[in-house]
Amino acid sequence: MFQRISSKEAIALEDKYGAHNYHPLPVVLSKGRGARVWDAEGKEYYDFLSAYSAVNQGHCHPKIVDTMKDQAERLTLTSRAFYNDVLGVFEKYITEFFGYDKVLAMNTGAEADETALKLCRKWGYLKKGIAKDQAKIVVCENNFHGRTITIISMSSDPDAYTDYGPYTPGFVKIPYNDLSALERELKDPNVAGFLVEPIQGEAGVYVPEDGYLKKAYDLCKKHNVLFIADEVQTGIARTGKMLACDHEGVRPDILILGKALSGGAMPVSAVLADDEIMLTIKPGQHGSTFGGNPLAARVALAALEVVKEEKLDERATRLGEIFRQKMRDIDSPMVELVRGKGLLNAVVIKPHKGKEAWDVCVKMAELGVLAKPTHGHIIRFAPPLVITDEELNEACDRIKQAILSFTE
Ligand code: IF1
Repeated sequence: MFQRISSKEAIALEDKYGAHNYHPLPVVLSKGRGARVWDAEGKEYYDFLSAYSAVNQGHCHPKIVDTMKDQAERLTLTSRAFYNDVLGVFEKYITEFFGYDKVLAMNTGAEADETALKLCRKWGYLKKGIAKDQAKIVVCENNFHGRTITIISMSSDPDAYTDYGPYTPGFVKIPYNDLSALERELKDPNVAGFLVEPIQGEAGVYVPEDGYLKKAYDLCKKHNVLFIADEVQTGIARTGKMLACDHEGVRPDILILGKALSGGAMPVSAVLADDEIMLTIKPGQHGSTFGGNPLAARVALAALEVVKEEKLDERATRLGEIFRQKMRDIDSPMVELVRGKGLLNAVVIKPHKGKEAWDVCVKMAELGVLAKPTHGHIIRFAPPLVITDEELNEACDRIKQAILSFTE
């Protein structure tokens, strides 16, 4: 039996033996179910982070867990040196689900982003005819695509890139939500792709103007440039549609998924594209030991079925509207702005008597709601999409209580 330890012990162990690459809220979680989690002492919380939108289907969804157990007892990993009898079934399901010719399965979001960048460059050389090593990919300021050296080479966040140089060349940064900057860069015939988050998560749930994605897509088409959507955080029903790009009827040339693709049970990511793009990569030119393993394939298939069966996109739309309204109704000078789509939302906190977003999060945790501040003044609110109406109402009451506690 695994020996359970106290919250205090858990924090002390991580502090002593783990790298200090995170600054967590001092809450030690031990169990989860649906929209709720419990700490090591049994205190219950609503999870309004959902592991950064990885547990859209709720913690330990029974269908996903049962599928995982069943496959874990049968076959977990073969590598891609051999076929397995699950991967193809998953590939058929996910390509039909999102409407693409092909999928390439990976593990983490960063790996899927790297895969998309490699695919884009291959396409640029083999199909668009860009001269050797000249390909450029346009990215947005304040992006978040992961932690690899190439990906942080595209970052504008000093925490993400400082002292990790030399950086990967070939990226051009433009402001997010700026179509004229995009058009200017797309005129360069060496540009192979435009990589964009439909809503910028790390930037603080920054929602672009209506029509931005569609117009950006059209500009890409006009200049024979691939439109690449990083839907690692926004995809899988989080914003109220299966993909955030669906809000504008945009079908990305390359689609990147991760996080909730497994419902949070294990790392599973995927890149989808049509043959003209995907088949530019030939055997031996890309891969991963764990990418496409039968356990991941079964889990991801179940996770997608859950989203469909439980109509989580519709839930996210409906509950998102309720959530934003309830936040806007809070009568406090600390609530500066509420924004978001579906159940990916943020409240911008105006500091009050020295109290800021971090203090609000600590207070909320005390009252049983978990969320994390970003950029010092923004709190991201993204509960599992399976949260019930009653749970959402109760959580909103607690959030309100936490915010009001600083001004009473
Ligand atoms: C951490 C943020 C969220 C992502 C998009 C790719 C990845 C991510 C759009 C990489 C990852 C993370 C990772 C997490 C914090 C988190 C995050 F605040 F940093 F920006 F969600 F909002 N594309 N997002 O959001 O996926 O390789 O991590 O699987 O702790 O770094 P990954």
